[in-house]
Amino acid sequence: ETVMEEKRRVGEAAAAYIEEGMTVGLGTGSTVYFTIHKLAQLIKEKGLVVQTVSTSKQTTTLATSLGILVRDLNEVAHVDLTIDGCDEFDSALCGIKGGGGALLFEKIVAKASDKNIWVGDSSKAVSQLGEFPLPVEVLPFGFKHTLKKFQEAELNPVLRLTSDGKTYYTDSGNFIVDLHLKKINDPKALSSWLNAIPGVIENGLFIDVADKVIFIKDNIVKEVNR
Ligand code: DER
Repeated sequence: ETVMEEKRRVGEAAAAYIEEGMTVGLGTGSTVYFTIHKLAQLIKEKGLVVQTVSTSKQTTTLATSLGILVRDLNEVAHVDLTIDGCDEFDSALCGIKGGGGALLFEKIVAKASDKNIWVGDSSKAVSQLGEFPLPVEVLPFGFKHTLKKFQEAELNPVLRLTSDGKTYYTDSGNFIVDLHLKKINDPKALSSWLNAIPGVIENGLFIDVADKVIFIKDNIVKEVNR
């Protein structure tokens, strides 16, 4: 099957965990895209009543256009379930996120959620994190000095650009620097080291966040729990 069919299968499977009356966190990306469409269908055809919070302008626009109620995170007491994509996950359900540039709001919403489910196509499961470049959200103020710290630590930093070669800005107006590490031996230590740098806002290592991952292996939808 195509990657889009894989994304649709896992994205829609995750929607089954959404229950009446929930406050649902909506992630960002091309897999959770299908979860959002399935949720809109459940609302329209089954009369499901939920409210949601979003992890990006992109997701807010998509969900709102489909008739889904999107609330400000500050207006909700707590989030029952967040469904999001990921760029990599390992056997401990540690992951790399941020490929879509939404890692800061995604981590804030995830940490505000009682339960987190990730959805991934067959390319996401890895034995060790790091093949996917690690996104880091960096403040523009003094970012060249922040970049220098990454270079001195030999983290192979690359400032993310848009497809037409302009500087990429996140929803918060910050930069993304992608670290080309190949392998990450100690995610917890790296995450702490990165976040101790003043110009670093947050990084794309999601450790002890996902409770369940719904993914494709050998054309079969599988679920793994932490
Ligand atoms: O930025 C993110 O973490 C998104 O969840 C995204 O990277 C997920 O990837 P996908 O578009 O393959 O679902």
